Amino acid sequence: MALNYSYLLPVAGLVTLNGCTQKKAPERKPLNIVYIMTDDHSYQTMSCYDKRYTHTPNLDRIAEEGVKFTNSFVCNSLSGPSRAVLLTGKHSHKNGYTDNEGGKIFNGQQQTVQQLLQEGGYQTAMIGKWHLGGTPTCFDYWTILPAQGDYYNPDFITPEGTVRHEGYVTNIITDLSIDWLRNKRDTTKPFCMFVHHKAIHRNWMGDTADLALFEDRTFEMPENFWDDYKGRVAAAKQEMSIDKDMTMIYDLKMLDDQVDDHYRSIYIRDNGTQGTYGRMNEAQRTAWDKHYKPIIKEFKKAKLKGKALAEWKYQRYMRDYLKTVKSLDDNVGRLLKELEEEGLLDNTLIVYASDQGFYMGEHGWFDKRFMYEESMRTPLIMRLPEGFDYRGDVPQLVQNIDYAPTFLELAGLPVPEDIQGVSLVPLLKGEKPADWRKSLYYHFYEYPAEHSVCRHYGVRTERYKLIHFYNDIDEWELYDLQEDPSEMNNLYGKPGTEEITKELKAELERLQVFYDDPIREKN
Ligand code: SGN
Ligand code: CA
Repeated sequence: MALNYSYLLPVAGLVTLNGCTQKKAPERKPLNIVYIMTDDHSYQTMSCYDKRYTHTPNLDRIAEEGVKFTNSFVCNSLSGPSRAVLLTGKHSHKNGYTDNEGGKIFNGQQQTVQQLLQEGGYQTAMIGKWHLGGTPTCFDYWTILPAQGDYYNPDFITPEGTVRHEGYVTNIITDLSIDWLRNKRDTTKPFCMFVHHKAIHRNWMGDTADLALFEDRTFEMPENFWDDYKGRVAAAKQEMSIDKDMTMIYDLKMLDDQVDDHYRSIYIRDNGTQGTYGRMNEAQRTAWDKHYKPIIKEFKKAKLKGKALAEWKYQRYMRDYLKTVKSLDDNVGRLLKELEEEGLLDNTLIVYASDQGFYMGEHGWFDKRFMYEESMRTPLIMRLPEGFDYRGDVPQLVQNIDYAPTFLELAGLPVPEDIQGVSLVPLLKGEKPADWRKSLYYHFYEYPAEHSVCRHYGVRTERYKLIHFYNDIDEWELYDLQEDPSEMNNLYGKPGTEEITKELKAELERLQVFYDDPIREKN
């Protein structure tokens, strides 16, 4: 396949009239792509999006030296599905990976962005969380965490077998990425490197170096923390409440003799040698205990109940989550520095995204899955290479189906017809295409399952959102995001909404036909 970089090449005169090369324009090297993705990182905890909770200077630098998408969304808010969308540029029903449920393996024989890039002369690398079952295809280099992986002393699956690395996972994934850049890649080829962090996934375990952080902070709780889910049947059915579902040992690290059943055993089991805490070596465990033991002691003494206990849980959740974010931001800084030192910054697109958004106590929740704003949205910032001068916000509606075609266009490769996303390259140049999409399609499948979020699909326009929860319920929800950005007031069926409901249903149907989702035949 021929590479076509013509849209990037400077037009300065190459040849004089007599045919001799006089002043050759500097030859632009093909662009590299570094795609950094975290797991469950909320835009609320990135200071370029939201300054209330923490400061993320390295992530902010990516946005400052490029663009920040202010209306960036996923099409199925869950890890495996999101990763399959990234690799295929297609909605879940097309790439076949609709949910995370056990034993599922992504079909790596289908067309993928890494395959197209590889065929187009790119080196491809996948480092970190894979979460698609099986092993990666069409990567020149890969080293992946098994399933969700571990924060401490994680195992990595490689083509040569499984290896255990001593240390904290975010540092290790960054070390492996730097090692590949410095020592392992073929420097004669352009590259696309996927750096997929485990952080900030549940159970939010910070690096021992960061444990003391945020302990003196008391965070303001979201206004709708005590949401009663009135008029929202599916929201009431969920099991992702900080108050009711967040566990004392596994999530909140209050390890003592009390039983926490299934979740306790994820934290510690097999005589203390396994589980997220059990895996720690002596030095790590000493540092961990030194930090958490006094908190456990104080907590036991306080004997909190009811609202006071829920509020305490919220503060602990925020503190642990933000410690984990701190290490992530530091490590993004390390990778940026490496790219700079290797002289790669000018010809590399650096993308930072999460596999989906996350609740920081809004509606009383942690986790994601719902088509509501906090989890349908996902952070997306890009540091732009030379030749892209636009800086600032990009307000157009974009979705994770768009990443694959963006990488392909950037690499000068054709975008196959069956890819459902649209290249974001025009937006990176600050263009405002008149025919840009006016609505987004969403479909969540994983039910019945952990957290008990019903199956649903829907449409989101710039102002409205229409959701249909189906399977064992049949419930519609309608929101006016301008009047009700927190989605507390379900307008479906209310007088005066007939016209907008009709329009949105027609748009939903159009999208189901356009994206060819077989669910439309069951409606
Ligand atoms: C695990 C977590 C869930 C989480 C899913 C999916 N439970 O099962 O809380 O929703 O992952 O997350 S845990 O007890 O194992 O931590 S995803 O980001 O990978 O889709
Ligand atoms: Ca995730």
